[in-house]
Amino acid sequence: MRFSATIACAATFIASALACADAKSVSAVAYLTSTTTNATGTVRFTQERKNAPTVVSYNITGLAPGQHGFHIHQFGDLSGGCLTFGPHFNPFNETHGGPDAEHRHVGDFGNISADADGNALFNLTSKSIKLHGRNSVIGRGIVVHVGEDDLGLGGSPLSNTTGNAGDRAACGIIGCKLYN
Ligand SMILES: *[C@@H]1O[C@H](CO)[C@@H](O)[C@H](O)[C@H]1NC(C)=O
Ligand SMILES: *[C@@H]1O[C@H](CO)[C@@H](O)[C@H](O)[C@H]1NC(C)=O
Ligand SMILES: *[C@@H]1O[C@H](CO)[C@@H](O)[C@H](O)[C@H]1NC(C)=O
Ligand SMILES: *[C@@H]1O[C@H](CO)[C@@H](O)[C@H](O)[C@H]1NC(C)=O
Ligand SMILES: *[C@@H]1O[C@H](CO)[C@@H](O)[C@H](O)[C@H]1NC(C)=O
Ligand SMILES: *[C@@H]1O[C@H](CO)[C@@H](O)[C@H](O)[C@H]1NC(C)=O
Ligand SMILES: [Cu+2]
Repeated sequence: MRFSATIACAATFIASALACADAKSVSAVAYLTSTTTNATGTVRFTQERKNAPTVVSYNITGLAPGQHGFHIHQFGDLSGGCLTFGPHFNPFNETHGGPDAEHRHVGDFGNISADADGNALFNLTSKSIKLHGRNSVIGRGIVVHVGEDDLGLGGSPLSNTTGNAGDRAACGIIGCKLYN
């Protein structure tokens, strides 16, 4: 199981490398959908060059107003809906944390905030998310949760792995995008 997952991700990495490695500036996009909620949206990523911070812009609609956990997960596997996206993508074997914590998974964004109409729209810069190199997030998944991420501080048994953010409201595969 673990072995085949490793092979699948290696294949994804090679494919994304072939598609994207020739670009100095790499862009990726995920289109989030759901079979259980009305949430949909787009998350765009651009890393101008290796070791540069990655700019992340999201526009998600159809959420319940309030805070929602938002993370990069290990797999981009929609075969079982968002459930087959696996745990948080965690190449450095860290515990879960908030976006500014010392100990955190590379794609721990904390929470995104949906307004009274259920829209969450924001731009941010991440030093930990890579589109270049072996820990590229291309081919991985992104998930917005029904509940709020406690940033690892909630004291629940799930705090250190998931932030206890509850079910997966919507998710999308991070795919290599045509660049200029
Ligand atoms: C999705 O939207 C429809 C139409 O507005 C509504 O009837 C339904 O309750 C919503 N579903 C959920 C899970 O919020
Ligand atoms: C955000 O997404 C909604 C729904 O697709 C769209 O109507 C709106 O124009 C988008 N906003 C931006 C700033 O892209
Ligand atoms: C990951 O860390 C845990 C403890 O934090 C340790 O038990 C485990 O062996 C580590 N796994 C790897 C693959 O290093
Ligand atoms: C995000 O950045 C884009 C492009 O720079 C800009 O058009 C947009 O207004 C920004 N949106 C937010 C919510 O800051
Ligand atoms: C959710 O994350 C936001 C920022 O990412 C933070 O301000 C808020 O306190 C977090 N919620 C909890 C319950 O920790
Ligand atoms: C979470 O991890 C920290 C650091 O490893 C540990 O001190 C804490 O007890 C853990 N919390 C839970 C609820 O497991
Ligand atoms: Cu998650």
